[in-house]
Amino acid sequence: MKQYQVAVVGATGLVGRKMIQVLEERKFPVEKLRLFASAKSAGTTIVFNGKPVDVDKLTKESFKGIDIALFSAGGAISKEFAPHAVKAGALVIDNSSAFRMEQDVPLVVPEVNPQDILKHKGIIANPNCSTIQMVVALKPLHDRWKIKRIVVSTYQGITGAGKKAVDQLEGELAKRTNVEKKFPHPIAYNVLPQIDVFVDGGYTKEEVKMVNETKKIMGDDSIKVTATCVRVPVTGGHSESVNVEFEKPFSLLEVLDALGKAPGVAIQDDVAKSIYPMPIWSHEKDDVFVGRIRRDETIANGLNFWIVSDNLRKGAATNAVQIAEEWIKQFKI
Ligand code: 3JN
Repeated sequence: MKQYQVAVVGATGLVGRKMIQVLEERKFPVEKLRLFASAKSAGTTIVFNGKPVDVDKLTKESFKGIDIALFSAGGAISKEFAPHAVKAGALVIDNSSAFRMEQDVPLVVPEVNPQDILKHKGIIANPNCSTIQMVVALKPLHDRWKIKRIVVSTYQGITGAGKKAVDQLEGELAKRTNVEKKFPHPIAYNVLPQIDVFVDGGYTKEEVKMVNETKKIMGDDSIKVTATCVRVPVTGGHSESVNVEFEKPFSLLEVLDALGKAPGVAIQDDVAKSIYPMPIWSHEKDDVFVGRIRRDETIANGLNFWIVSDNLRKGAATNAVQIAEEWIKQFKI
């Protein structure tokens, strides 16, 4: 089997470190791993397959010989450096929102739209974590009953906002003084109905991403989506309350059957035993967990359910590595 030269850009961040862990766990065919970070974070080493790998400062020349570059260093770094990686012949899989909505950049969740990979011109975008887990669960239902409208409220863990956010929560819980603030308010014992910045119409950027990305991944602009994204003082995963209106009638047994057969979905739904998805159970797993599946009695063809998934894994690192695996499979390179 061919082996690949793989680069991780943003290697010292929460997602970058998770990418390295997932590459190792999934035995991705890595011939050589190169790790890059900003000048501030360069100089450390990270262990991969039992051997320390140096973290180097990212430059425009970093991509010589690289086959696959996984980017997770923020949109500005992606915009500046991804074109250099492409020019050097690498496939870029970018975890930021920098290119997600560009027409010739596929936005891919391998369980949902693997066929879109073929259209890439050097860059494939990894969707937002909240979008990924939602579309994995919704795709098998959309295929069967066609979604008219989605109303989603998220309960997003703090790791989605990076290491500074984790430090803020831990600092506040430990009642430390001078805790550096990632969020505009305390996050311990609190809930913030704001993720990312506010844009037009009173929505946040995270909410707009969920709307636009869902349509692009599902390949259906007619799906109506409205979202409220909320930060909760939790680690282990993002949770979502999802209300869906379908065009066609369904039975709950059929929904359970469709979800039960769907790749990447695990049903946790036994309310008599208080079994339902929770972030403490999704932590370090790759599945999208679905439960509390019930009819919305207020409309025709309405369904309510609850989705939880590890945002650093399926919501970021695992999805990126799965895209690389699917690319190898499709292109047989
Ligand atoms: O807050 C979360 O739980 C997810 C955050 C994602 C995020 C944070 C900063 C910038 C993104 C993203 O992936 O959409 C971006 C971005 O690239 O725009």
